[in-house]
Amino acid sequence: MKTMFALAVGMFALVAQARTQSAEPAIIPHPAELKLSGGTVALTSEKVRTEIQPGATATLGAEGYRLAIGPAGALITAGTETGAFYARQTLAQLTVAGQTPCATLTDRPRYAWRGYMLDVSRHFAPTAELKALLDEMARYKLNRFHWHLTDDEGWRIEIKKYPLLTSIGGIGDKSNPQAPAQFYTQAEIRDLVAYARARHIVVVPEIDMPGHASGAARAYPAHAGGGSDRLPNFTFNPGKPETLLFLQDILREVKELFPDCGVIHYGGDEVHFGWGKWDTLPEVQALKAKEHLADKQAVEKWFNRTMAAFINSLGCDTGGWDEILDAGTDPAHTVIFWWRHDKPAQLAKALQGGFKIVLTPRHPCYFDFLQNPAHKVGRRWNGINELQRVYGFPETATLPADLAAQAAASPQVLGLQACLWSETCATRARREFLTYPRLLALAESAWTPAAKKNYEDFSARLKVHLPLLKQRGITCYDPFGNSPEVVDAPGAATYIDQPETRQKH
Ligand code: TNX
Repeated sequence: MKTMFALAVGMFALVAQARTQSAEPAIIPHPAELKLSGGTVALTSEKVRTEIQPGATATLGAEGYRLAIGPAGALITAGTETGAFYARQTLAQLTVAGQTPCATLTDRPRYAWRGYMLDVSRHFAPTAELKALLDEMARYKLNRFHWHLTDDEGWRIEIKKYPLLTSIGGIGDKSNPQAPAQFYTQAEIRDLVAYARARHIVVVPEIDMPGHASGAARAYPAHAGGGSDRLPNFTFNPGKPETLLFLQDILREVKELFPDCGVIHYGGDEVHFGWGKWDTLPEVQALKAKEHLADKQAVEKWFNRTMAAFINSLGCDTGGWDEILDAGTDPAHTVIFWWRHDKPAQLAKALQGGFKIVLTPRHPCYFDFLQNPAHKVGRRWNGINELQRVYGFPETATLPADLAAQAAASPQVLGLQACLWSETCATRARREFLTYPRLLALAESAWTPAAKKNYEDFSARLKVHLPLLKQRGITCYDPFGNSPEVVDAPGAATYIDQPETRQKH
C-alpha cells in the first residue's frame, strides 16, 4: 500500500514536471532572457533570497533583475527595490500549482515609461476600482498611471483653496449632466498615490488647460475664456492675471498631493475647439499688446510657455499633448505625448526639438477605439485597435520608415502609453472590457525587447492569463472566443464616432 502510494505520488510528480517543463512558462511581459534548467521547486518565502546590489544597475538598469531558481531555492539580484519587485512578479507568474520551474532569467525593460491613462472626468471611477487596476498594472510591470482628472464633464480633484471646483465642478458626467458631484478627496488621492508607490507605479496627474475647462468654468465662471456653441465655456481666460494665479494655486496643491510624480501634465489639447471668443476678450487684447502677440495662436503658445515654466519651477517636468510642441517650452523639461497618429510630423518635430516623448498615438494606443469590427460601441477612425495591432506597436506603426527608425533609436522616447477616454465607459465592467487584454499586449510591447516579440507566442501565453484575469474578478474581452460586447447600462453614453463625422485636427 505504502509503495503504491509512493509510486502514485512519484508518477504524479513526473507528470507535473513534464507538464511544467514542456510548456514554456506563460510570463507576460516576456522576459528578455529566460533559460529553463530542468526540474521544479516548491518555493516558500524562506527559500527566496533577495540581494540588492546598487552596482548591478550598471547592467540591469533601474528596473531590471536577475533570477536564479534551483532545486534549493531562488535568488533575486537587482540594483534597486523596483527590480526586486519585478523579479517577484515574474516568480509569481512562473509558479503553477505550487511548483516553480528551475531557470535563470536576466530581465530589464525596453522602455522606462510603461503607461496607462484613464479619463475619470467623462465618467468617474471609484478608488477601489482604481486599486484593482493598479494591481493589474503592477502584475504586468506597467509603471505610470496617468490620471486625467479634469475635463468638460467634471472636475474630479479636491483643491482646498477652491472648494467649488469639486462641489459644483464635480457635478455631472457624460451620461448625466446632473449626476451628484463625484470627485476624489485629497485624503483619497494621497492614499491612492501611496498604494501605487507600493507597487512601483508613479501617478502622473493631468489638469487640462487652457481647453477642456468647462468643469472648472462652471464652478468659477470668472476664469472662463469662452468656447463654442456646443461647449460654451471650453477655455480658461489666458489674458486674466487672476486666472493664471488661480491655475498656479491649483498646480501648487497638485504638486503637494503628488510629490514624486516627476511630471505634471497640463493638457494643452484641442484648444482651437473653443477659443473663438478670445478675439473679443479685453484681457486677451491687453495681453496681446503687452506681450506683442499677433493672434490667438500666439496667445495659446504664450499661455503654454508660461504655465510650463511654472510647472518646471515646482520641480517637475511638464507633460502636454502634442499641440504644445511649438510653444517654446524647455525641451529638457517637457514631455510630449504624441497622440495624433495622423500627424507624424509632430513626432518628427518633437524628436528634432530634443523633447522627451511618450508614444500614445490614437492608433493603436486609444482603448476607447473598438477592438473587434463586430462591436457596436466605441470609436473607429479609418480602422480599429485590435489586439494584434496593439501588440505590433511600435514596430508596425504606420510611420515613414526614416521616422520609425529614428524614433526606435532615440533615447528621447521614454516609452509607450495606452489611453482610455471614458465617453463610452460608465462602469467598471465596460472599462475593463476595453482595457483587457489589450493592456497585456501594450505591457509586453513596452517591456520585452523587440526581437523577442512574437504574436503567436504571446497569444498562447495570453490564453493562460485570460482565466486568471477572470478569477481575479477582471472583465476581459476574449479575442479567441466569441465573448459578447460589454456595454454600459441603457442611458449611458454610447457612440460610434465615424471619421467623417468628426472634425479633423
Ligand atoms: C481626443 S486625446 C481627446 C479627448 C477625447 C478623445 C477620444 C486628447 C488629447 N483629446 O478629449 O476623449 O479624443 O478618443
